[in-house]
Amino acid sequence: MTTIVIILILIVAAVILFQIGKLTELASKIRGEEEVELKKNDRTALYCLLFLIGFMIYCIWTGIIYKDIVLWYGPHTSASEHGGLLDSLFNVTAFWTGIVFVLTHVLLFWFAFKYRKKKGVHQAFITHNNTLEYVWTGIPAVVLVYLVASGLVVWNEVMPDVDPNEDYLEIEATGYQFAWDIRYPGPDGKLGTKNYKLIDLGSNSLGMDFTDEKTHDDIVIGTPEFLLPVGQKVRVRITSKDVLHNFDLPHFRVKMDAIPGTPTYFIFTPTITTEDYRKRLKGHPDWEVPADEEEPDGLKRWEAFEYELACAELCGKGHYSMKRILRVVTQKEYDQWLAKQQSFYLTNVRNTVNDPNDASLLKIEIANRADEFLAAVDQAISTPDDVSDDLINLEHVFYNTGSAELKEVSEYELDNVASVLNKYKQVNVELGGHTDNTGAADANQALSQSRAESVRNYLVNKGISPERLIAVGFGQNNPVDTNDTDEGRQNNRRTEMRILTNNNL
Ligand SMILES: [Cu+2]
Repeated sequence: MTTIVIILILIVAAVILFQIGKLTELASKIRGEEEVELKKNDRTALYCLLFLIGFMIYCIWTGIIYKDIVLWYGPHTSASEHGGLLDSLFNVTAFWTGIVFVLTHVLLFWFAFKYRKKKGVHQAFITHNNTLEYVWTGIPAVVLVYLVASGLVVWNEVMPDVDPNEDYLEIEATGYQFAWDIRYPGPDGKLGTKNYKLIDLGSNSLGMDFTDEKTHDDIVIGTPEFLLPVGQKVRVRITSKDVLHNFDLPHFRVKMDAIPGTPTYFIFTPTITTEDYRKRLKGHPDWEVPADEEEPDGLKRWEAFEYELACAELCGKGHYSMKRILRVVTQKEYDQWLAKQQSFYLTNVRNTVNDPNDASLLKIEIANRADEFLAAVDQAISTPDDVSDDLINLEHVFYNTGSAELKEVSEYELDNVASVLNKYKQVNVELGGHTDNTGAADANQALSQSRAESVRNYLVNKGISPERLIAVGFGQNNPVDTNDTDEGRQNNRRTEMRILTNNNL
């Protein structure tokens, strides 16, 4: 409806202008050409004067009203360490270009008004004026040199790379049509290498090189939101898999192209948590309205505020859907969140057909097992009256078939046992050997006894006092699973460690 009314008004206005034109033409025929021309000039000059005043007021007025939203003042001043520098550079540029705008705007329309054609007045005819040339070339040159120089100074302060020895967190953002994959380094603090030739959309969409140990604990964030700790220097590696994208965190004044084939980076330190930024917005009328118009009693806009990661390059029809949420939290919250994230390799690739390391035990698995093992021992020791948790299966101790000779891979688990026994000097243990029911019971009994003894010998060689260790063979008498399946029999063939908390060997 409004559109129709506007169109009608425009048509009427056009008709009126056309009619005025025709009237002027008629009048000119009656009153003579020159006089009409002068009248027309006077009128145009007056319009110029009105535009001069009206447009100036409009610019100042909208500038004041929208300065927080469009110009990022008020609660929207930068939320990062370097952002203040960019904001002040923006202010300097706005100051100088503002002066140029006011001057040129006033001069342009004021002169059009003042020097309109008048009866009997002839214009001065200036062919050349050196002073004028110097002034209007010199002044802009000086101002531009100043602006470019201050821009370079800020650029050099914002863009230097990190020193490898300083404390920083490195993450990686890979843009593609139409999303971001955000990769975190995991507990080792280092991102593993990538190779585009390894990209496989089903199993390895980033092309991570899993023969590089550093990739084993890398985390790829699949949720819409990702977290960063406040006050921590962050280096973002930025890449793209297809077309140009742009990694844009507007609240932190971070903006960098993601270019296929050319890695870029940005370094910034978030200084305000999401929670504190919300408090900044509280009380501003724009932010005190419901976040969802359909739920007037729901969260206010300031309560629902989130930092946004956007793609600032028009990269295709799904461009808008590259939005992600960045939550800036305290170091403690960040650590808790990170601890819950799973390694991409261990959850998606390890022991599948795509695993290039299937024949070997990985450092990260050894480390994880050491943690698990220590937790189980701690649990047993902390509850001396509860015997149910005193029995720990040595899951990673293996022997050659039919013999008591330890496989090499068992050393990791047994080194864990040794380090626990060194840590808790008061603890004595019983080492129990078990077999499945294949073969004669007597032979199984003997085999389980000698296997338990070879574990004991290994530990004694590692410096554990023999008095703290007892080796017992249980043969096939204590199965934990059925002996009718391969898997069941495998579970029954095992070595266990019982913690004797009361020292009763
Ligand atoms: Cu994009």
